[in-house]
Amino acid sequence: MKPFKLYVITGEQFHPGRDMLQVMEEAIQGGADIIQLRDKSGSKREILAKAYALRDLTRRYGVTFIVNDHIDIALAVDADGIHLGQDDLPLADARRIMGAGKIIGISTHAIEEARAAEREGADYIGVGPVFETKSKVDVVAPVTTNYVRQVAAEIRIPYVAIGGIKLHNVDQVLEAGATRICAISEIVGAADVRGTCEKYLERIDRAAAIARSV
Ligand code: 3NM
Repeated sequence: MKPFKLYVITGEQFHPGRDMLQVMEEAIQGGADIIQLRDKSGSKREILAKAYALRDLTRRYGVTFIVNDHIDIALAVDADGIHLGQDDLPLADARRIMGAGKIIGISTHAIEEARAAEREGADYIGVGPVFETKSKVDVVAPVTTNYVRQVAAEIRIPYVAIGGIKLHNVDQVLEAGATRICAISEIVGAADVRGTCEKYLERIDRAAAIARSV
């Protein structure tokens, strides 16, 4: 998959009255390089319509587009890939359906899950929730930056830190070894979505420059 640094997931509950496509376009303009459609409440048809619209938008900007949960929708709209949780279809089955050319990302909450995802051929993993988050129900307890550190030391496929990561605590996550950040509420709920993405990217780039210099 193409290198990425800032991964932004839809969260329409955080921007009432604002159009989802507009918010995500601003995120892309601010430098988001992966967009994920995550919708836990809409009907299949509603999610499909949003997926088509986000596919058009991301294609216009050359940005990677991932669909959460719904492999059928991902394939229908020719998304770049799918993101799955630990209780979704096993990776081997998802791979058989998606084909070798598509991205498969897996949420992981412990090093054993990260190792399994890497071994089974995931293209990237989510590492979280680093901090407490209100954006996901039934979420496990925060894994803290300790888990980020473990993954950074051991896992060779791309990993993206997620869960309660805000501008005020992102530096801790980067110091623990994360080089890619994912956020929902802090970005899509911001008054200035574009500027917020730019700030995350400045922090990510600054941490990378420090890591190179030591
Ligand atoms: N997955 P926010 S945490 C969708 O740990 C999701 O796998 C998580 O939203 C995981 O940036 C999370 O608003 C929610 O905390 C992230």
